[in-house]
Amino acid sequence: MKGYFITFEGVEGAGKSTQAKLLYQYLIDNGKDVVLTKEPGGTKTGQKIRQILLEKTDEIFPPVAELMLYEADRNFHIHNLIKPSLQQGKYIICDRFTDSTLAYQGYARGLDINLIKQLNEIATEGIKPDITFLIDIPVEEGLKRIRQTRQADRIEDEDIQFHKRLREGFLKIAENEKDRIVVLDGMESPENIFAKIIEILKNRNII
Ligand code: Z5A
Repeated sequence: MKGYFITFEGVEGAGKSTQAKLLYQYLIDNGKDVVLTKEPGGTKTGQKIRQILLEKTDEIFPPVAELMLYEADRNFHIHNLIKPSLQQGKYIICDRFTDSTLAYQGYARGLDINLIKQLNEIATEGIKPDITFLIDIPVEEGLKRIRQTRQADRIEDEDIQFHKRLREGFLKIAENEKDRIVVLDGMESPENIFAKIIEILKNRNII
């Protein structure tokens, strides 16, 4: 693939979307061909899947069904946006990707990690990010930031232990993939975090 694939990960309210948007604008200003996208919901069909996933429901939402929906969303995303854009040499910036499934459905929800790795591989058809920024913050801080801006969705409503397992899960994933995943301190100012991102991308000859 000719383009570059950059993903952002972290617990709720970590500041991923803020950094993804800053990077998008920076690359546009530097004349690059860039796509800013997210999971779930990076395609038209993905938007429908996103609604099912995040809306509150009075039915049981089985964890396996949840996992399958995230992977279905991802496979639509790969076919309709990510793969074609990379083949055209574009930069793809994606707010959440496979590491979120491992952290949320695996480490936090308790589904089998190896099963999720296999499903991720199938859904992505082997496409992996060139680099992933994991923005790490205490979960209490992230939830506080989110609650100041909007109402909680189905997942944000999980108890605090779920969110703590989630943060630990993300850190374990990063520990296992040190070359790809860069952990950034989300308690720093958005400007400082962004400056680090640019420095790292330049050092790795990605930009
Ligand atoms: N999910 C899953 O379970 N499995 C999967 O495989 C995938 C996803 C792909 C998507 O939600 C949900 O799907 C998500 C995981 C699950 N869980 N939930 N719910 P989403 O797309 O709606 O939301 P999100 O991805 O969790 O993002 P977010 O909640 O909007 O947070 P964020 O992008 O990390 O933060 P932000 O929007 O950049 O910033 C939040 C606020 O903090 C905002 O007011 C900022 O101005 C402020 N902010 C940002 N940075 C800073 C710093 N550095 N300091 C202080 N304040 C800051």
